Amino acid sequence: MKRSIVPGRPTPSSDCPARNPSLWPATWQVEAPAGNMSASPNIPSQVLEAFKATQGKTITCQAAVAWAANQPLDITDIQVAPPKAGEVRVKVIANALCHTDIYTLEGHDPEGLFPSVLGHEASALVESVGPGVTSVQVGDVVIPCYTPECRAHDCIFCQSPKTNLCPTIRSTQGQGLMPDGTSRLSKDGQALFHFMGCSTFAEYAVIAEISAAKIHPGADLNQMCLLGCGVSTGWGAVINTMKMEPGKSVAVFGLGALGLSVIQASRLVGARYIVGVDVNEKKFASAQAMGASLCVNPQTCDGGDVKAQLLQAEKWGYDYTFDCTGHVAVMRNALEVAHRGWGQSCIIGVAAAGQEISTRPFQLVTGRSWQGTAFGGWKSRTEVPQLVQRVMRGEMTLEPYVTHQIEGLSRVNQAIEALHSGSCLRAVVKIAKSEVPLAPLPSLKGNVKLEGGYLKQLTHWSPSTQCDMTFSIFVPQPKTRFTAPPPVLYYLSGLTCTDENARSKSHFAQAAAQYGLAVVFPDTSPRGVTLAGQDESYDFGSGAGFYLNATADPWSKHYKMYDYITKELPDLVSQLFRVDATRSGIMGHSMGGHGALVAHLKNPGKYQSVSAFAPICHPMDCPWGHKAFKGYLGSIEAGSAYDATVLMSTFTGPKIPILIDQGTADNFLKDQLKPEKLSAAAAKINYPLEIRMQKDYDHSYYFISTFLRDHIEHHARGLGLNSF
Ligand code: NAD
Ligand code: AHE
Ligand code: ZN
Repeated sequence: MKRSIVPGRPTPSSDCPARNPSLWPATWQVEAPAGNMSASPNIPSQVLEAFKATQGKTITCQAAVAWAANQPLDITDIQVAPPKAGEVRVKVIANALCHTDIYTLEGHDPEGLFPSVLGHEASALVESVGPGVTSVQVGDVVIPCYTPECRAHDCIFCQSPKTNLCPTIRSTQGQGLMPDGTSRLSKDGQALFHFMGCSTFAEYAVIAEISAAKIHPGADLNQMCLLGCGVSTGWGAVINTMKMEPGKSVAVFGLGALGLSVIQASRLVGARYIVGVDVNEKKFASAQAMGASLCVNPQTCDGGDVKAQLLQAEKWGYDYTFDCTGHVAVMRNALEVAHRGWGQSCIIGVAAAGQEISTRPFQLVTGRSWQGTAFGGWKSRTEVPQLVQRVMRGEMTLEPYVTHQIEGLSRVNQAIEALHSGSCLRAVVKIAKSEVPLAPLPSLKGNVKLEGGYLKQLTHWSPSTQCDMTFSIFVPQPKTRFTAPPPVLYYLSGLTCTDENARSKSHFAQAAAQYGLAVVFPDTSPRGVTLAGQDESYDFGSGAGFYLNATADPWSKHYKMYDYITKELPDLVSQLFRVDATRSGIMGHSMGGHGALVAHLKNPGKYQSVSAFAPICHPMDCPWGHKAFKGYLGSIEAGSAYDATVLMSTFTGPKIPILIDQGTADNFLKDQLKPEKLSAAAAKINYPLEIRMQKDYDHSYYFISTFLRDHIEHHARGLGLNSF
């Protein structure tokens, strides 16, 4: 039976305490005290000013109100009260229409309440926060998540790796209310219900802090809203709920955004054969583009028996099947085409009130099992930001899902028409312009698996060097989804190298994977710029950036490798990858050894571990250093700011142990490298510097690869890692 708020009365009547009128505010326009007004550094000043003006005040704004089932949404002004304790008010940027909104609007949801503001697949900016909110601040970019994550130590659901179903606010959320049992939404004094803890078909919404997943501020919010429900759910159904292994057969019933995201993820994990099933053949092209091997229309297939048709190709059934329709008859078919003995069927679709699933018990007796997923099992606040990173790195795409873009909330009913039209996957309603600048996206050049991790290569625009830069990164595969993020080791290469030398020749990966260490390999200089003389010699210009900030013309425009290595690249890596940005180490070879020592000595405490192979220890006193300092800085003397021996002599920071390996047969030892100078400077200040002279080794990667494991272990110690 439908429950509704009687029009004109501010509260619903119910025997539920949360609905007790005495617990609701006397007036819907009660002004709550403004919470913490500290703001995100990314927020443009004009947006911050606008948000300042509304702190603690009720905002009157447009919303799409669902007054009753099966009526068009009414675009009208509503009042959105300020957030209370533990709540966040957000400015909605974009909202995609999910089938669940329509199912609720059509009156099929047993929890569907009217009047309400629907919408639950959105992206937003935090406009204000209520008292006690600490995990987000004004200006943060968030995805409101209908599955919250409280992370409390006594929440057995948040603490369990088996589920994402945090129940902390589920009861009030299902009643269309905020956690304190009241609503923040009203229309001229009449209360409106919240929906799924989001209600994002509005210019502003109030959500619980534990429902706000803070994401990369430069993400494209017109796409990322899809990660608030549908696409995340399909990906997670495959990856988390079913834990699909490579080489399996898959049948997907329903080829909307949910079904397609199941296909996309199945392909990603290496499914062998994927069949898509839909009554609407307009969906087949997208399904095939996403990775379906075959598409079948159950209404027109051979003999009209879709099960028989599917079992023609896979005699004993499919390893994994998915219902993405919400129809119980389809759910039954999906179970019954699952593989005899082990097939698993996942219910994603949401069935209408009163519907029940059934099958002959024999289907389960003979080894099939039924499972279901809510939001793909993702722990929302922790993992949605990681999905955003994955999309931004170019490893997953959201583009194919956005079939319709609708400008302005006033056209929201067009989104509903679009989803009904049969040609729509997701209609994104652009509610407001974000004004937070989009981050330029890197391009993913390579992604290979090796030694328990993935080695990726990315090219990105660098503001420091004013050109495209390429770097490689090894990301160890975590033991589980919830293993702590890895610290990062920066490996700086020597003269003439690119990001590729050390990654290919140093044999770093086995030890890095063993300790759970991410390793970043930057390039050694700006590339693709045209500066006279840049390619004339191996020890200056291209491939020889010396990890300093050039001040002399013409190099000063691009040769800012020090800023790039010590600031820009670490920021980029922490924004795009799941790493622990608070723990990092640095090492390098030759010119890169110099870079690593200097980066540490100039930034006491920034790195927790440092080491080098055959570093240039006193560049003010060697030909390579003279050439670099004169060319890039205008004089040898100016190089004192980038000379490890000089910096060591005045160093007052934390004395983390430095490990240096140096081959005795290294041709450059006497004239260029001069470890004895650094050793003497370290001795004077009692710095724990260990220089290991390695008999008969030269300057090559044979030398490096021989001792690299020792260096990884040195860094693992400094970074507090244990082998696993
Ligand atoms: P959609 O309407 O875009 O797509 C559903 C597809 O199913 C359509 O292509 C339709 O033609 C097809 N279909 C309908 N009847 C069919 C039948 N008898 N046989 C085969 N195909 C049939 O919907 P969507 O947004 O992709 O959502 C799919 C389902 O997933 C909905 O029920 C939605 O409520 C649910 N959902 C669940 C979760 C969750 O966390 N479990 C999350 C999001 C959506
Ligand atoms: N309100 C319905 C249940 C609806 C339902 O199953 N919702 C899905 C999400 S659909 C998103 O588009 C879900 O994840 N539910 C878990 C939850 O906690 O709501 C009913 O039957 O009462
Ligand atoms: Zn949804």
